[in-house]
Amino acid sequence: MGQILVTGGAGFIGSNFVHFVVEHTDHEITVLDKLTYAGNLESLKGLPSNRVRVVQGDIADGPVVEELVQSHDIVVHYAAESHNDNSLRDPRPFLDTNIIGTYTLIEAARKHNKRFHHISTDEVYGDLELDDPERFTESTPYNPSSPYSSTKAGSDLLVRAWVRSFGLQATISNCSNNYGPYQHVEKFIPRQITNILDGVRPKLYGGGLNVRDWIHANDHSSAVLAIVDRGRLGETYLIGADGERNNKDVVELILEHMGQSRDAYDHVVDRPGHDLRYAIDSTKLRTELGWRPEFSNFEVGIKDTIEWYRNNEQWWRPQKAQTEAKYKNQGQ
Ligand code: NAD
Ligand code: TDX
Repeated sequence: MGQILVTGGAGFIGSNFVHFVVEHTDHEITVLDKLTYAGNLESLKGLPSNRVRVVQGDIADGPVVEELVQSHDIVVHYAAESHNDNSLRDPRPFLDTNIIGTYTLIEAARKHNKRFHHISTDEVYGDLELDDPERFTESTPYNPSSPYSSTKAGSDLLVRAWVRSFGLQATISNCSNNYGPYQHVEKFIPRQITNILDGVRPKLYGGGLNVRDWIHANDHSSAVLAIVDRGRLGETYLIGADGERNNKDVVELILEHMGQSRDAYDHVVDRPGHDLRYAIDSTKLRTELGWRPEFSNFEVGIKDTIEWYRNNEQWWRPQKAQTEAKYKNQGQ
């Protein structure tokens, strides 16, 4: 049994990881989370208190971080400012958390010789043309587009440098777009589901032909556990489940499953610098570590996700009006 420090464990993917670890392992977890607008303790409700404890704190706070890192076996680092649209409105928190926060954590991990796993995104590679036969691999050059993705790229490079210069015992994973329960209503899929529940038409940026490579959050969690258990130190692993879909198709699928006409959506102003397509080749993870996704049927996954938002209005309702007010200000 190990002691895991999970940063950002009250956010979307972090909380799914905590649930997954409790269900599938004997590990004990401490969540370190600042509880920003994106953190929600309700996402950890019902978990056993002898397995999961929560510390509210900032990953950029050196003393807090050092004490926690010292007393755990491994750090799994999810905490981040994570939303592209917010990074275009106000980039500063992205530098503070994604860059300085990651720096603070890896300094503590190096000092106390702890295993570190860094969670990152496929957005560090920039975007692909719609007809490009290639997908991202571990050797694709970094080419981020937004303040968000450039700070994630910066944090990856810090981890790589700490591995090379200081022998940090780290692994990195870059995953594609996640969906599932506990995702903030600012993100594409929950925003459209909760709009429809509110009688509001979904909003597609631009032409809606941008492609994302969707993976269920549970599959992301199983991949991270495999890397933490069996990944080679110093290596990067791409995580993806062959789930490419354009945004228009996703909105139409959601509308259909919610009993609406497939064309009952609006086109709104596009995101500046909007990445066209992400696509992951996860061969390395699959061949080296034997990982396979379990939620390969996107339609079933979307149906379950719709049901989750239908049944958990008390979880998302407090965030909804404020989130939509921000979008309204920018014509989205
Ligand atoms: P999220 O915004 O839902 O959650 C982020 C969590 O981090 C929140 O609980 C927040 O309170 C916490 N946090 C923010 N700043 C903090 C700070 N300074 N100190 C401590 N805690 C802080 O994000 P998410 O979508 O769950 O993403 C989690 C991680 O996964 C991020 O590193 C993101 O880059 C990465 N990722 C996300 C996706 C995706 O599709 N959402 C895909 C690939 C990678
Ligand atoms: O209302 C919307 N309408 C719309 O068309 C919103 C919120 C989004 N979109 C589009 C933009 C993207 O093409 O949908 C797509 C997905 O948007 P987001 O949910 O904002 O995700 P994305 O920008 O692709 O980034 C996500 O995946 C990679 C996560 O937010 C990142 O944290 C992760 O690194």
